[in-house]
Amino acid sequence: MEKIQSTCNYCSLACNLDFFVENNQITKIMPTKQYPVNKGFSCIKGLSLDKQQTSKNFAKLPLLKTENGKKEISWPEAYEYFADKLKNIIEKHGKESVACISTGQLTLEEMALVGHVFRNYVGGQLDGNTRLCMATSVVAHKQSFGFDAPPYTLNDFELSDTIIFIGANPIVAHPIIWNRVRLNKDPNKKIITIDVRKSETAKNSNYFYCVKPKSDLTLLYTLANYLIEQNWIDLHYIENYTENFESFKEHVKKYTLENVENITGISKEKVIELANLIHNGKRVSLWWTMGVNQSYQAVRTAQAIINLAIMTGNIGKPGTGANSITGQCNAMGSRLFSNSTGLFGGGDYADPIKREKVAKVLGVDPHIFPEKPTLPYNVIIEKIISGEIKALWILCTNPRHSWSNNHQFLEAIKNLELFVVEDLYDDTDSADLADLFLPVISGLEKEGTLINTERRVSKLNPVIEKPEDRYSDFQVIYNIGKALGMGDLLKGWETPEKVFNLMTAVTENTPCDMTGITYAKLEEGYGVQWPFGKNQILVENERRLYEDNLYYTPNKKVKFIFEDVAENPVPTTKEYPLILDTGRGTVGQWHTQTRTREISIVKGATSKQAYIYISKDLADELNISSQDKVRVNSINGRSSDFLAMVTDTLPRDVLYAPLHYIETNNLTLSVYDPYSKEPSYKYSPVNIEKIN
Ligand SMILES: Nc1nc2c(c(=O)[nH]1)N[C@H]1C(S)=C(S)[C@@H](COP(=O)(O)OP(=O)(O)OC[C@H]3O[C@@H](n4cnc5c(=O)[nH]c(N)nc54)[C@H](O)[C@@H]3O)O[C@H]1N2
Ligand SMILES: Nc1nc2c(c(=O)[nH]1)N[C@H]1C(S)=C(S)[C@@H](COP(=O)(O)OP(=O)(O)OC[C@H]3O[C@@H](n4cnc5c(=O)[nH]c(N)nc54)[C@H](O)[C@@H]3O)O[C@H]1N2
Ligand code: SF4
Ligand SMILES: [Mo]
Repeated sequence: MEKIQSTCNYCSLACNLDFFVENNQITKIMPTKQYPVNKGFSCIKGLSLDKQQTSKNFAKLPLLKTENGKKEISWPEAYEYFADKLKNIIEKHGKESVACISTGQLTLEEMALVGHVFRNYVGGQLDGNTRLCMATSVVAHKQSFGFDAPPYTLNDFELSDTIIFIGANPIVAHPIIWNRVRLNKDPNKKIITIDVRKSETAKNSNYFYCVKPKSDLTLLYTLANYLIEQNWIDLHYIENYTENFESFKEHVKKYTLENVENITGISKEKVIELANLIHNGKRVSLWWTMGVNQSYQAVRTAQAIINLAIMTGNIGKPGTGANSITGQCNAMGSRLFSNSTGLFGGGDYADPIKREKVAKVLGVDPHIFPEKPTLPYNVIIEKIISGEIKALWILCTNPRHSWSNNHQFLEAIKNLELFVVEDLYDDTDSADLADLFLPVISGLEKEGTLINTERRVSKLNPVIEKPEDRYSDFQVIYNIGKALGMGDLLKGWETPEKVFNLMTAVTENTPCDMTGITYAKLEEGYGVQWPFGKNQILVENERRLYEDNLYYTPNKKVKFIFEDVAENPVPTTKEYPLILDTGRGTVGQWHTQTRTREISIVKGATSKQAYIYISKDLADELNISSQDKVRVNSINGRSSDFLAMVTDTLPRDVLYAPLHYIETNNLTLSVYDPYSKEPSYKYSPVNIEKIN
């Protein structure tokens, strides 16, 4: 029996697992004991990774939509069809008329390759599903820190004495994070959760602040104002390492304790209690996820968290930080190496020096690089609807289900001349609509790297050998490039390792320097966090940023960024008086459930039908009991039916639906943060009625 260590490619922890293999079959999966992320623990999804493409006879050859349904075609035929169609559309309508949407769940090498093919060569638009997820944090980091560089290491969970979760539910979404919190040995540690509902994490926290949906910004500014008034701030840190504090101080003066309860639902006394917790903590860490990122004023909310950390000096030290937790296994890798919103390695397209440098490493002319960032996801969809974009290729994402206001995606697809879906499964909600479907193998059979939430690069190793006639995303993207006629432009891009070496080379002397990381180094089995330069010696495998108090801004200072609290663009009305909150449902369910439906224990333990949580108060008023059928009507004009689940975890006016069912995003809105263009998935005005 052979033991092969590899990385779980579900969530952003990117845990490592030991796969025991006999005759090309996985016989057992165990969490890797010595891996610094998961330390011998993992969740059900990782332990069930062997259940991929096994539950049904999924397509193994490309499928082409014809008048008589879908027919299998050979790979050469598929590549030729794709390339001819795409070239033809570009000839007729220009390169702006083709788009691609990728994901944070492909490997770094696959992301880079698709960025090279679709941006450098084709010249089309390329955005990621990370727009639905991490775009807010990216913009917040870039503006405040000067680079998309989250400060922490996961060990900070074990070192912090005051752990504040804002819009994050790690017990469900990041169980290994919760485990790291449990490994924190401080008997007096305080766990604090700020959420709009009493989530699983809130229930297990020492303090829970039930904030009104999307009022976090008011709460955070009020807290800042109170901390400043009490002089509970770190003046030395502010004076030496930050910029713009005086204006911030002026700005927050209008956020007073007198008004706070009205807007946030949290009483003055509770806000003072929270301020005291922050003041009395020696090592305060603030952690946020989608409850912050998915909002109509998300970037400024994330920055209000950063402001709290920097004004109290809680950054760059063990157990501290303003820390954004990512979602997908390679969210960090896709942010830096997809060539979609910035050049490979995090550079600006408009920077001629960076263009020269990257071009030299890649051995190309800098003019092949895009001139500006891609159109964001929402604009790509809008331009499909308006007929300006005619072709769409999606890889490793399922937008018919996951896109906000997902009926809009269905409507958009009808306008396309070419819709290509690349997925493990030919029966996803998006694959069903494809003109051309390209089947790929799972992460168990391929090689590459993933960058996790704490900037740790880890290796995905082939655990079992792939059948000869099946292909990885890397191979499919490469062959598409070849069919499109890239020729010499694909030289040096032939294998994941070569691409990894190109990508690390472009990071030389950048904040995310990875020039010291090689496949051989990663084979040692601990992963390596960036930055890690060529001549660096790894003394400690847990490293945080900003320990030297220097940031990546031109003057090396971290910036206070703020703005007035904005009006909600689509508030509740008399007709739609309730707020629909959405998010993760259970540890076992992953997003659109294409993968986790294969885990029989998850399938058996979770509802087949879409369900929605409703507070006991409202349920009593409307005479609704658990398991009743209800119809939820959204202000977006659409309705979905659910099973009701009566709960004591919600305020009267808030409903909660897991995103794992397509019914949920039928109700969400086309509302986005103005800076990050991330959808505001967690606030949709709705009403509810009983229908049986
Ligand atoms: N089992 C499982 N794990 C996953 C995933 C999965 O699909 N299944 N997906 C992964 C991905 S890609 C991501 S991005 C992460 C997401 O991880 P999380 O962000 O932790 O998960 P969510 O459930 O989307 O949202 C977190 C909380 O935000 C709260 N919230 C909503 N609105 C507000 C608000 O206005 N203010 C505050 N303070 N809170 C609010 C919600 O009630 C919810 O409890 O999970 C990752 N892990
Ligand atoms: N209402 C609501 N909607 C949300 C959210 C929310 O909180 N509320 N959260 C948003 C967030 S944070 C995210 S990240 C998105 C996620 O949304 P999606 O990315 O659409 O969700 P997934 O189910 O992860 O889709 C991944 C697809 O890729 C396929 N796949 C898996 N592995 C591979 C592979 O190796 N190669 C290829 N080619 N395909 C593969 C899977 O079968 C699946 O069809 O959802 C967003 N939607
Ligand atoms: S916590 Fe995340 S990375 Fe770890 S096993 Fe579970 S899904 Fe995989
Ligand atoms: Mo996500």
